[in-house]
This record gives sequence, structure tokens and C-alpha cells, in this order.
Amino acid sequence: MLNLRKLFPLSDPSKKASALNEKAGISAPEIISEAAAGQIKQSRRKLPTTTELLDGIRSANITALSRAITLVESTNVSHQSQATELINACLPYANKSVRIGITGVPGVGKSTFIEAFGKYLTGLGKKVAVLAVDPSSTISHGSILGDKTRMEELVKDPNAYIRPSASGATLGGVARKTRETITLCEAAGFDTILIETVGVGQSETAVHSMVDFFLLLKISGAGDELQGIKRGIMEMADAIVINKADGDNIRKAKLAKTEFNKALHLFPAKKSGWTPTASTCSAMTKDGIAEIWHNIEAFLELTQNNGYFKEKRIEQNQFWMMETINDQLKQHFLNHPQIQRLLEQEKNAVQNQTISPFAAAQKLLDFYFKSE
Ligand SMILES: Nc1nc2c(ncn2[C@@H]2O[C@H](COP(=O)(O)OP(=O)(O)O)[C@@H](O)[C@H]2O)c(=O)[nH]1
Ligand SMILES: [Mg+2]
Repeated sequence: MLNLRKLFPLSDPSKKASALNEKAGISAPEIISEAAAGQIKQSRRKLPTTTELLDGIRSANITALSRAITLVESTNVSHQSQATELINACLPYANKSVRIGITGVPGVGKSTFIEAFGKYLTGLGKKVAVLAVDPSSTISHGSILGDKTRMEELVKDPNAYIRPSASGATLGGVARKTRETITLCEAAGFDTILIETVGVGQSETAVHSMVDFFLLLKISGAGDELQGIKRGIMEMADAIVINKADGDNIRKAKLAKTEFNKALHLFPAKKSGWTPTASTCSAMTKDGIAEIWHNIEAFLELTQNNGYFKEKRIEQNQFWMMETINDQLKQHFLNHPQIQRLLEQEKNAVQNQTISPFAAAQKLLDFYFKSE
């Protein structure tokens, strides 16, 4: 018979062992004293002034940056006006970064890629901020992006800052907050901003309108790579990267690359003068990561020399101005109590075909303009 005791000796053979014995737990040390906890609570309650926040941001204080972003994301009216003030104060220090958008369907490896790419960039001495625009967070009020579990190394990196997606009622609202967060991160000295978004809904368009370079991540599929890919996204992309080009996948990924390069040739020339290309990489083995950055550097050199870089940023700023106006006008209209009532009434009328949709809209708008 086997002597189990001999095979698995117990640490204290003098004690009678049973699998049911429970070790006495170690009592949890008191991490913070009550007084300290009180102080923390007190300082949390006290909102820092705009100047305090600006000073904090300018000295690259991450706590100040996070609090400023929370302020930007707040729906509280007084927070919003302070946020506007703060963003204006940050503007002179902003704008000096490269903003890169990263999109792709769930599972393509965006978070893993950002971990590898972000580490590569901090290795070059860059300061990297990772933000996200996540349309699903507008529904679930919780972010699936900015996935910190896939960014274990980057999370620990003192030269990286990862902020999960804001939540909100509309994609436009969420995207605007991310756009404003870019300004805060830039003022805090982050020189490379990575913005992740999932390839659903209109989120790519929103991210495209706040970045300098737009990268589309793909994986090699069953052969017909172009199937199911939205033309609009191909047109937006400044580079297509086939991820997971490792192990048995390398050959398929290279075939996909060739197919995408052929397809990219068919698109009309870009205003930027840049010719997008497809390449392969592995976020896991890090093959091809450096080449992606070299490609972005070439893009920056080209567009900074031909003026496109600056021109596009001006266009984007004007776009966000108009977006904000559109958003607020619409919200104001929809929040109007009498409009809410009339809207239901006219919707029914449209359903019953007693009024044309255009006449119904006109009726509502006329009422709204008169009541203002
Ligand atoms: N083999 C391989 N797997 C990868 C690579 N990049 C990501 N993955 C895996 O793909 C899955 C989805 O990755 P994730 O980064 O969460 O994708 P996301 O949904 O686009 O953010 C995870 O299981 C990753 O480990 C890669 O380059 N090679
Ligand atoms: Mg992810």
C-alpha cells in the first residue's frame, strides 16, 4: 500500500491532519487609519479649483488628470461649466501629439495590440495615453474597451495612461467627451494618444474625426477577406494591419495582406497624398509592431510637409463645433415638455397616415420656434 503521508508530507507532522482542518487566517492589517480615511473622504468631497486642476495636469499628476476627465464626463451642469473652463485653459498646452485611431471587430486583438504597440512606444521614450469610444457603453453604462486585463504591462508603465470609455446617452456625447479628454491628456504631456473603438455602429466615423491616423485591424479569414468589410471603413483607413500573423496563421495572413493591398489600389487617391497599405503583425509575438510605427512616421512626415496634418485638425475642430451645436439643439428640442407630448401625437398621426412625415416635422418645428 502507498504511504500517502510519505508522498505528501504535511508541514507539521506533530499535528493531526485532516483535509477539513482550517488554518487560522491572518487578520487583515489596518491599511489606513480612520483619520487618514476621513482626510481622503474630505479631499474627495472638496472639488479642486480649475487652477489647481490645471497645475496638476501641467505637472503630469495622474490623479489630477483623472479627476479632470471625470469632470468632463460629468452630466452635472456646474461640473460641465468648470470642465469647459479647464479645457480652454489647457488649449495652449495641447495639440502637440500624434492621435492614432484603432478599430476592428471584437476579438481581432485591439487590446492586445495596444498593449504591444503602447509598450513599444514607451520603449521609444514616448508618453502614451489610451482612450476608447465604445458605443455599447452608451447602452450598458459600462465599458468593454480599455480592457485593462489585456494591457497588464501597459497598466504598470509609468509612461502610459489608460482610461476606459465614458458612458453616456448618445454616441455623439460619448465621442465628444473623448475628444475633450484628448486635450487634457495632451496638456498633461502625453505625446501619443491611442483611441480604441469597436467596429460597430458609427463609432469609427466619430473616432476618425478626432485622429490623425486611422488604423484598421483585421484577421485573416476563410479566404474571401473583403467579404463583409464596409467600404466606408476601408476608405477611412490609413493602414490595414492583419493581426495574429503567427504560428500556422502566417501564410493565411500574408495572403490576406496581398488581397487587401490589391483592393486598396482600387480606391481613389486620398486628399492627404498618402497611399494606405496593408501589413501583417502579431500582437502576441510583436512581429511587425515596429514597422507599423515606421509607417505612421512616414505618414506624419508627408502630411506635416504638405500641410494636410494641420488642415485636417482645423477641419476636425470645426466639425466638433458643429457636432456640439447639433447635439445641444436636438437635446433642447427633445427635452421640451410640450414637444414631447406633441411628438407622440404626431408619431401616431404619421403611423395612421393622416399627415405626411414632412408636414408633421414642420408642425413640431414651427411650434418649437414659436415657443422659444
Ligand atoms: N495568436 C494570436 N492571438 C492573439 C493576438 N492578438 C490577440 N490575440 C488573442 O485574441 C483574443 C482577443 O484579443 P483582444 O485583444 O481582447 O481583442 P479585442 O476584442 O479586439 O480587444 C485574445 O484571446 C488574445 O489573446 C495575436 O497577435 N496572435
Ligand atoms: Mg478589447
